[in-house]
Amino acid sequence: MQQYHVETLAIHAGQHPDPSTGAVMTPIYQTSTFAQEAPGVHKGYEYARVHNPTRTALEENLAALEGASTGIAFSSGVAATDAIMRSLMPGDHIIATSDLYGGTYRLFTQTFERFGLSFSFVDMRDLSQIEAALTPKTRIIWVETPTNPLIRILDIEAIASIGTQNEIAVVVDNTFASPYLQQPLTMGATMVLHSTTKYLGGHSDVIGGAICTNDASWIERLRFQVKAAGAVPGPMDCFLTLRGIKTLHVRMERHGNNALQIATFLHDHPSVGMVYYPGLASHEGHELAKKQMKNYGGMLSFRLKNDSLENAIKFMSSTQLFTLAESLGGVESLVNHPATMTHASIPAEIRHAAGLHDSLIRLSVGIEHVEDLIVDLASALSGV
Ligand code: P1T
Repeated sequence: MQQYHVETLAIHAGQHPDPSTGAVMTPIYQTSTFAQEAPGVHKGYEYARVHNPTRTALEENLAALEGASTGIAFSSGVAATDAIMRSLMPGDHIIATSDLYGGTYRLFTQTFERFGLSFSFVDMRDLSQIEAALTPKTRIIWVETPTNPLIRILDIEAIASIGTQNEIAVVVDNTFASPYLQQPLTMGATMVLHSTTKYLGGHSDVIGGAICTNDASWIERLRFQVKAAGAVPGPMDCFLTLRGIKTLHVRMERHGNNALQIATFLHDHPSVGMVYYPGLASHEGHELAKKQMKNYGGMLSFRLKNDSLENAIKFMSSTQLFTLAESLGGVESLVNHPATMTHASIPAEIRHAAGLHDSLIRLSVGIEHVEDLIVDLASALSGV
């Protein structure tokens, strides 16, 4: 289905009328097992840990959106990350961006370091830091862009070319952008990872993850992990994610428009200090974002002018429409405090060294009317 635009693929890829009934929407195949005519003679499905038709529809859809031959769905974003790490061997080395989701950092350092993997966390805005961290045992370069929560923009094409030159797989966690805004495989990445919990699902009602790739050896390794470790999404979760994806492009346009207006409002507000949003011309990644993304996305972070933790907490506790909660990418606006919430599992000194200040406030800008969102922020700012 590659001849179609992302908007069309979101609605049609992997979606065939159900062969037994003609149902236009892929049914929720709520079954754990499938009848066989004779041992080994079946319709392609044997046991639902390995395959399920609702999951297949989601996997084909995700693959098409990312321009991949294969999509593999997992029970969560961290389960997808876990499957990649399990495919490595003790002694292997991973270079990861120093600004990344706290749960990814936790999985790397608290689980996989115990199993003999080693990690270097570097500021990937500076490509020489990646080059300097390379060792003969480096197997993966782990990229997030925009990064969580500092909304830095990393150069996918340039990092992918370091990977290619050194025969190292480059993974791009594309959760913050979604395949509507950027398709890392077309820029040379080996694998794209998603927390489908976020923009793909889009409605904060389901947890899921996925990896999309064209690399045959990684497809084999990851399919093995699906079967052997079993971190699979249930059919209802696959159905909800698929339903969300059908409106991805419409939502991403509105998320991006709203976030740009809110970033501009915050940038001009006397009580606000630094605003981290790549749509602002003052953002150091603005030109790169313009080049590699369709719009600048719905995520932004900022600090108050009176930059105390106490003041930030006061602000986050007084918004009405922005709900104080972890997660992002849903239709509703959320406010989050990375230092105590999503990134609390990163030790304070490491957070600080990576530039993550304790008073940083992160917004997931929803698709409500932007004027209502601005009134809400203005009112919360008037209290600080
Ligand atoms: O929550 P889960 O579906 O397991 O996905 C993990 C994950 C992976 N990658 C990125 C970039 C993420 O932001 C996340 C989850 N993040 C949050 C819950 C959050 O509020 O930042």
